[in-house]
Amino acid sequence: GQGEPERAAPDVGIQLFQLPWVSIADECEQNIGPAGFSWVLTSPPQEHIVGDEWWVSYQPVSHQIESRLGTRDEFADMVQRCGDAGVDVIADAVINHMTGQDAPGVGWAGSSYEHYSYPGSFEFDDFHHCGLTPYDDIVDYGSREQVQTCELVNLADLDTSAPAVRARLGAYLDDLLSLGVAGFRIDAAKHMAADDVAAIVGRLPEGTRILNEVIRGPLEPIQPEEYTGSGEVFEFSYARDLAPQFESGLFSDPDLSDERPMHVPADRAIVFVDNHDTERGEAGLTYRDGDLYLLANVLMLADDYGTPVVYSGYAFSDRDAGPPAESDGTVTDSTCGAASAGDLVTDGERTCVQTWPGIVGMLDWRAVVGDAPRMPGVSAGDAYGFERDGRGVVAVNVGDEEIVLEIPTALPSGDYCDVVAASACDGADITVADGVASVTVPPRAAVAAHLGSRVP
Ligand code: LAG
Ligand code: CA
Repeated sequence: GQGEPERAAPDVGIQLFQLPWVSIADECEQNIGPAGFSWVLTSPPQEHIVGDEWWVSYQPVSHQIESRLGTRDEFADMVQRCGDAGVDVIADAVINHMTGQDAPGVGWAGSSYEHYSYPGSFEFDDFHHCGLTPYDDIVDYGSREQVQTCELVNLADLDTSAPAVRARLGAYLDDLLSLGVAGFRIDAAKHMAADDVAAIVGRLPEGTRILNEVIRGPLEPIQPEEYTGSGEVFEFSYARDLAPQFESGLFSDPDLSDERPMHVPADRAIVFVDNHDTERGEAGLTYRDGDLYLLANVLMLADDYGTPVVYSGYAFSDRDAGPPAESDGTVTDSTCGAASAGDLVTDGERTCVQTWPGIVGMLDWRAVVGDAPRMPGVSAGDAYGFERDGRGVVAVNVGDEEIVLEIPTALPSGDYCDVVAASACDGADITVADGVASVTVPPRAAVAAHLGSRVP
């Protein structure tokens, strides 16, 4: 007998943008754990300025874990419940800066603040005052000194070289670790010297996962490679290379070694189709692209380069608009029912990508293919596909006509079910014979099969 193939829980994350802690806990139990995601990335959990915009999260007032996304107790409960569902929590750590408000104010949890004065945490001398530009704002990304010691959009820039500042930020990260988080996204890592980041995270317990956000600017002096010593790095080149192929319909293999040009090494790379910043900026594919967005996620999840993080946000037409909220400002609890690509119409509606059948199917596909290498791909018109050696095949078609793609494969001969479509399997979509998978790919669709989807 053949039985079920071996499955290895894949290292795949999901970014749950501006989703409250109670909702994340429910999602872990209902959708995210069962689908096989291994971690969630939350929005920043610390006290922030008061406002309706999503980006208030990126203006810390103190490091109390109290925010419009939930209380400290709710955060702790989420970590516990996600853990029980087999899902780690990674928190977005905003440690480069505090607020960008010129006027004094009171934060979400009641802490008073002024620009450069956060009683009990940081005072004027704890900040960089770069003296290099008007208003100390970053103007020239060609200047390492400006990018790291001047202010990103007026945000008071912490002197992360100072021992007292490092200790205070370290205490915040320790506090989150005490609640059980597995690691951190280091927000705006490029705006801190790599040595400063290394010093701050270097004193955390071994095994703490660090995901550095360093937006690659090919002509800039500060490069993502500088940060691979202190953790993994979000590789912005990945989506920049992937998305244009969907627009042109002209697919080609990337460098299939672990060292793609302009990419950090595979074992350091976090890859994504979009995130909360790029869906408001440079991303070529977002939830607005419906089927094509799903197809891009399918190819990412099929790849053997890097650790993928799927993005789950909400529909918007105003780039500043926050998520739906109650009259007191707390973000409205929301969990996902069944949804699929292209269902979205209303501003504020959650994309719920974690419930899309094609995404869930590809997580299982990834569990089955394990570390089998990606083999050279084949193209035919608007279709493209490849094999993960002997374990699975995948194909996408971005055109308007059905295409039959022939993919060389070491899979055993037979008929296979597609794991991307939600529809019932009749085994007619994928047939393997004589070392070739014949894959019938409908217009603007993806099809994938693995060792475990063979029709008995
Ligand atoms: C990041 N990574 O490096 C975050 O991913 C990104 O979302 C953050 O910008 C940024 N760095 C700072 O953490 C977001 C918004 C900005 C917003 C900023 C601070 O994209 O638009 O700036 O958070 O809240 C806003 C206004 C600016 C204003 C600033 C200070 O848009 O015009 O100067 O607040 O008041
Ligand atoms: Ca800085």
